[in-house]
Amino acid sequence: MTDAANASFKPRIFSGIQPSGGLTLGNYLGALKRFVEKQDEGIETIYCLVDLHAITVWQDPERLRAQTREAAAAFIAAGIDPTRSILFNQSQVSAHAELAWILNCVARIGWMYRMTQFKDKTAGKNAENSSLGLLAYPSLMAADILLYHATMVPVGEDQKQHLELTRDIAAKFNHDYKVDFFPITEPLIEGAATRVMSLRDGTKKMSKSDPSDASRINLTDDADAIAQKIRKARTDAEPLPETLAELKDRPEARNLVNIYAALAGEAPEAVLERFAGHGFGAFKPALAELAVATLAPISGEMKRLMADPAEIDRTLGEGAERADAIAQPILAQTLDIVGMIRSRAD
Ligand code: ATP
Ligand code: LTN
Repeated sequence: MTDAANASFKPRIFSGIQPSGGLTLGNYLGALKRFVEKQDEGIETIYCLVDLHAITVWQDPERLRAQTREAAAAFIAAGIDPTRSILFNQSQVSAHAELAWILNCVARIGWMYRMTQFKDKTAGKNAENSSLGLLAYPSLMAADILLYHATMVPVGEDQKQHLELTRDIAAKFNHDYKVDFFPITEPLIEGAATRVMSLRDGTKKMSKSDPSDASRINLTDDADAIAQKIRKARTDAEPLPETLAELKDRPEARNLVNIYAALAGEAPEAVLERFAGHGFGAFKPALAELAVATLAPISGEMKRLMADPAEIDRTLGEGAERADAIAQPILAQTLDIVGMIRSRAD
């Protein structure tokens, strides 16, 4: 894609996180921290708690509601200002589901079966017995983005394939209807922590839905839990090397160095410069201290915000109204392009 392809669209950022569990350090470093940076750069930013995506796998209704509020609190505690960014939950803007239907009719089934997230989430299970929503998940994600004509989407590395598909869907729509209506969105996958790995297995992504709580740091973990999880994190017996290249076959060690770098806002090379020759006996306490110093103010603020769920709901409602005001005209134009009669008086 060239910049010229999007020249007629004004810069606008959209991204989403599923409220399918408590947020992790991976969500924070790979997504949330960068969402705040983009907001502070002064670009128009729209952030969405994608509850419709969350229910593609079973969610207990009361827990889903609580997790959505907790995720909203995490966004605000991390620095998202709901007056400068738009912050809302997806199901309050019905245009997401409506555009997703149109895009379901543009995207091909084969594209969906090729998605590695679908393959991972059905691995070891009978894929035929997963929800139809899980298969169509990427098409709803494309709708989230295209509904706002978003030009840039900050995400972690694991979402790269979904964003390529979003571009394919936008291009096919534009081609089929002979329009230049949807932008070809740019993925923003940047920084030292685009793929934070599990603390128990350096080859697996840190995930909020991993059955092992020891595999991840939750944004709600207290200082003791954070320190203990880092102390117990799987590592090897070697001291830290001088260069990143020497960490190539040491995924657990590389992961901890990357986490340190992302938390400190430094390059991983700078971290190695400081700790080369030291073992994990020295590195882990330094990492734990840094993680606690960064996360403690966020979890404290989250607690304070979650004590007033009505205020969180009010904030999400306001965000939804502002999102709806952008989304409705784009949905209406889409329906018009597709050939739907739009004659209601209201
Ligand atoms: P699940 O594991 O339950 O599917 P998740 O923890 O991957 O969920 P998502 O809601 O799917 O969370 O992801 C939200 C954002 O956080 C996305 O931009 C995703 O790329 C990013 N992200 C998630 N996990 C990581 C990670 N381990 N490292 C870096 N970024 C991550
Ligand atoms: N699939 C994403 C969540 C998501 C998203 C989006 C991210 C849903 N819609 C739109 C960016 C833009 C994930 O992180 N699992």
